[in-house]
Amino acid sequence: MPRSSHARTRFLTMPLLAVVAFLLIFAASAAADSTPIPEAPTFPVIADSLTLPFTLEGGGEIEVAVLEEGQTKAAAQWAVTSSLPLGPYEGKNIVVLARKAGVTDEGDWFESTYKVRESFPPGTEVEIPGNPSVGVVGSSPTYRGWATGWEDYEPGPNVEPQWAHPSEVEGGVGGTGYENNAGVCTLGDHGKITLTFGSPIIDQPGYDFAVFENGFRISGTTESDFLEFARVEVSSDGTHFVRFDSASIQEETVAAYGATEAKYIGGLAGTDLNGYGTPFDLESLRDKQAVREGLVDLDDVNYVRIVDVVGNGEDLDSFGHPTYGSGGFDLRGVGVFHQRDVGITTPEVTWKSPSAMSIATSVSPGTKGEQEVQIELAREADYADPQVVGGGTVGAEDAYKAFDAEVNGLFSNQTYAYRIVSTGPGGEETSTPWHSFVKSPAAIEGSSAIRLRTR
Ligand SMILES: [Ca+2]
Ligand SMILES: [Ca+2]
Repeated sequence: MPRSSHARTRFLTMPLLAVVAFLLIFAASAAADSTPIPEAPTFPVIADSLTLPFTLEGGGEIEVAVLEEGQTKAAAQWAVTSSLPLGPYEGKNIVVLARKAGVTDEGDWFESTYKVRESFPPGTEVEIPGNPSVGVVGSSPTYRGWATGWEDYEPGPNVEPQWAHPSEVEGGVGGTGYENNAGVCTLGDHGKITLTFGSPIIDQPGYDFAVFENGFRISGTTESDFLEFARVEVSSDGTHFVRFDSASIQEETVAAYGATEAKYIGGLAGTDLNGYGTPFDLESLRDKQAVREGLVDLDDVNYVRIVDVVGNGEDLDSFGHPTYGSGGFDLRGVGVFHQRDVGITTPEVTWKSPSAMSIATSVSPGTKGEQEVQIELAREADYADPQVVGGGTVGAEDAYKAFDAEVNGLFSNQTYAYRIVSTGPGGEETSTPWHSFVKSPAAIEGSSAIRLRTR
């Protein structure tokens, strides 16, 4: 009996130890995993009629504090609540803090800065004192780069083939009013497209990129516009996306092709008129879970996804309100204010005569300072000794700058190669691959008679 009793004790103890060990490991990993952090919708500018709702994964009490200008975190007055009406802060710039009750580590707090105003930014060229309109015209030198490609274009069911032109979203956006307003890719109901960039978008102070639609002002009005909206999402790896919050404070429904005032809409693309980009600040996404978990790196944004909002009220904003007044979004492009690397557009060649061609490219300095640009031409046999056929300087504050070079006296049936080399202040080089081609005797007027390949 003693023997069997002993055996039974061991039999019970082993799994119990295993369970205890498992619980200890689980508790340790949960602690390392991080304290849950409250979330709330974030906007650089927010309408004072809204109330911020706070949520906490896994539940529990939330404490919220508001810092007005000049106040420090040490002086924060915390209150247990899950909502914050913004009315009392009209016209002020505030920092909102939120934490799981009792959490003292500032790294585990929600923290976001809001300009609390009478409305959202009022839209292109509309003046509301203290509430700037922020659409940035496409010709502005503050744009440092543009979308260079696209993928995953999924138009809605109501897109006519003549408007399904995803390649229209590549490159710069020029013109305002009705100029170039048909150079668009139409998304249609719930349609979407993902844009790619030659150099990652990064979060620097202020707005980081802007999205262009082709809205227009209703004639005879000063702020009623025909606008169409889309949600904006960003990703580092093309798989994990994080979405900007949105808000619609428009009470009434808007008839199809009816007018909207941009000041009723926050956080959606499309609130600015044709030729003006609606800007987005990556900073707004700092406290989103996918960012905190490292799934999206705001200093390495390589994808911007634009998703159409259907304006019949079925699409809800971050507060649960319906969004009205939007038809199929027409995307013109995405411009970048803060880009990490030197950007060089893929050079293009054009034949000028049977023996002469031009090579054209554009270069943006990103955050890398003034760039010396060279267009190099070589015979395939001796890349080591290329001839510089064109180039120049791009200033540190410049946007993309165009360069071209005309090359004469090319021999038939010779293999040539060209590339673009951009050199920064410290001598660091960025270059395209060598693009090689065979000069065919028939080559003239367009590049169809040459064979291009990339090494
Ligand atoms: Ca920013
Ligand atoms: Ca449109």
